[in-house]
Amino acid sequence: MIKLYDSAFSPFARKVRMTLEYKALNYEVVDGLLKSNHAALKDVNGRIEVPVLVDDGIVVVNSSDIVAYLDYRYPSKTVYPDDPAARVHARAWERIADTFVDPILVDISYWKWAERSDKMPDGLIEAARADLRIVYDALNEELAERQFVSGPLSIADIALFPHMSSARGMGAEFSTLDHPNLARWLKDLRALPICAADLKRARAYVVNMKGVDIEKRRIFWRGDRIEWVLARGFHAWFFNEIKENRVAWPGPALPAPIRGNNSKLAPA
Ligand SMILES: N[C@@H](CCC(=O)N[C@@H](CS)C(=O)NCC(=O)O)C(=O)O
Repeated sequence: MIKLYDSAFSPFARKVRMTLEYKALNYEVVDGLLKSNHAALKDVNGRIEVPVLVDDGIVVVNSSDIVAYLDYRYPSKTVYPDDPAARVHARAWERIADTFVDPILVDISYWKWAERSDKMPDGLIEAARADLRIVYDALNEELAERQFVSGPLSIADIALFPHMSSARGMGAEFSTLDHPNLARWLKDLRALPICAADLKRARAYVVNMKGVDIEKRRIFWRGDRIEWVLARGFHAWFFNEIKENRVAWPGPALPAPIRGNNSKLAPA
């Protein structure tokens, strides 16, 4: 059976899990971010990062690679649109969700769940709101034309959903007055079974978060999230985080050997 190294707290893992459910695939999950599961996660991903998917001995790392693998391997219901222009559009919105929206919302989330005694640096929330507004305005325009972001329900909607539904909790939500199409889209998505199930898992996780044994002191920092704090001028704050040993760095994620029962290249 497909195994997903997951976390209901990770927008990337949530994207993959929603894709699995959209495709009605059977899978089992391991909460990869629990400290007790770090060693098992490290065995499949040297970065010690979720999501990771293991299917028939094939290890797939990185959410967009996992989704692309699933669409190729299980094509009966696809999340990348068939229409070439819509496909490029959906992938581009997925990338915005992953590399621009995620960094902003995650960078401002540390004062909600991490163990720290300082206050959020002055100006950080305002910078987050200003940058997210660019995304909200663009999405609102897109959604004036279509029910979903790129035409049919696609990876664009699935990748954006975890972020758009958590922005309010971070104090950086869109405005229903200024962004009525976006509000309508979010309401439509919430009614879909894959999104309703995702929200239920995410909420249950957050409610119990105090008791969950994940790393809450040393924050796992990586590329896009660092880029955003530096680009918005918070380098002094970030360098102090490094000095105070509150930063954990990813390790290398070397590709797993070629395996899998169906591969002609796998050793017998
Ligand atoms: N580019 C990766 C990003 C995945 C990612 O950032 N995962 C975070 C959770 S959202 C993680 O596992 N961090 C390790 C940790 O927090 O210890 C992907 O698309 O899968």
